[in-house]
Amino acid sequence: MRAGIVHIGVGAFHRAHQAAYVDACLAEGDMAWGIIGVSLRSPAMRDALAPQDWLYALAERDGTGETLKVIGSVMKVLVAPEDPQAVLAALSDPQTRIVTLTVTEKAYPRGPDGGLDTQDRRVAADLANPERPTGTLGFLTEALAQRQAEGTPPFTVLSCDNLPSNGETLRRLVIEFAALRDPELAQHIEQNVAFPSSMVDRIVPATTDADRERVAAALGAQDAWPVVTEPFMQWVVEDDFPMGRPAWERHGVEMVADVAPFEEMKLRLLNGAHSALAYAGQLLGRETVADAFADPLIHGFVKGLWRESARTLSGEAGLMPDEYTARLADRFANPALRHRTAQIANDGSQKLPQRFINPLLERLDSGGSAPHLAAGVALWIAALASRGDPPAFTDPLDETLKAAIARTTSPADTVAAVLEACRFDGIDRYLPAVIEDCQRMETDGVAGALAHYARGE
Ligand code: CS2
Repeated sequence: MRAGIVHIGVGAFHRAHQAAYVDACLAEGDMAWGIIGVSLRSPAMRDALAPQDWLYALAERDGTGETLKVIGSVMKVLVAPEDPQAVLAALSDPQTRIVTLTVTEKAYPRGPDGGLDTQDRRVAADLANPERPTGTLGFLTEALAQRQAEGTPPFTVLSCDNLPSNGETLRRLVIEFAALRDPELAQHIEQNVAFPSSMVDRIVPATTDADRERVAAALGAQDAWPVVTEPFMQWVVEDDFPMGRPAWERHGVEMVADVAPFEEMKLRLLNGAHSALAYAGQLLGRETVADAFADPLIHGFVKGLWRESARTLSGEAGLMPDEYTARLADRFANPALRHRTAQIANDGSQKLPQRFINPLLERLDSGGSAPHLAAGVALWIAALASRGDPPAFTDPLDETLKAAIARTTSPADTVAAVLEACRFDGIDRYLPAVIEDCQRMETDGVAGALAHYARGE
């Protein structure tokens, strides 16, 4: 097997999704697409997988049982803070033709207009010291510069994060970042580097010790870090790979011209509902998505949210939101996953725009109302304000958010302070509704407030 892909952000999601699709291609004999994983922070994944030859078990579970597969597509994992030069060498290697990323929403440092946030800590550090990068933009840009200097054609950059137009979003950030280093480099990237967008979908809860024990018993071997997931998986990818790609379409990947309708439906219906389940679940003491979804009040709220969000979808590409949500209902009810609401609750400031705020503003633009979407924002704020110490979940803006919440004395002030700290779009247009929702939660309790939406008041 030869390495053809470098993957940045080699966590459980990547190992349950892209690595599984690539594994299927390798198993068919196309040996040019092994994956070199890069961890931008912790050595934990490398330390777990190196002693087991980078092999790991992928456990697909639902109420009817568990299937184990051994995945062999990851060839090694590099830990960027330990050796950034090794990461640059892998990225600059002519064999590397695709760089895939799952670095989460917060690793796309955007300002309010969607452009590069030059105040971001990593952006500033990587601009000051471009040859020793620490962040995604720094590594991609330096590697593209090295490839250009060495006469190696650029790799294709494939974002696999839960952001709208993830390829285009990343392209803009990389070009703006490169322009601050060298306008010619920015121009080279603009003209020569492909950034296809993709929609990724697979629910992957964090691995627990109970998972490790169960997998070891079934496998007859210790696996330091198996990955647990659902049977469902989907990947829709814009087909723009000037340097070639694995024959993913032979293994169920949908290669399309425009991924936007798929991604919009997934972000609003799956991820939006996930966030609602996470915050309502946190507030009402429901530990997992399945527990929260089984609560009739939360269930009713999610259905209302689905009705509202579905009306904002473009209806392109023959997608059928009703069938999609029916399937989602089964996936959320999967009793074997134990997907913790606290896990999904993390990083709300980075997730809410694509999950609640954008569809909410579109509903208002078209003259409709959006009570559930506004209430979703309120549930987040209420969960943030009451998440305990140590907090059950965290956010990259925690310092600012905690200070904003501590300074205020009324729900109205808290809502305004939190929304402003996040610099969300169009705040004035939904501020009164979100304040009213937070006040209702104070007076009627969270369950009382959810019952209110079920009555359609
Ligand atoms: C979840 C996603 O943690 C979250 O924010 O909503 O990770 C979700 O499980 C995946 O996008 C499913 O494809």
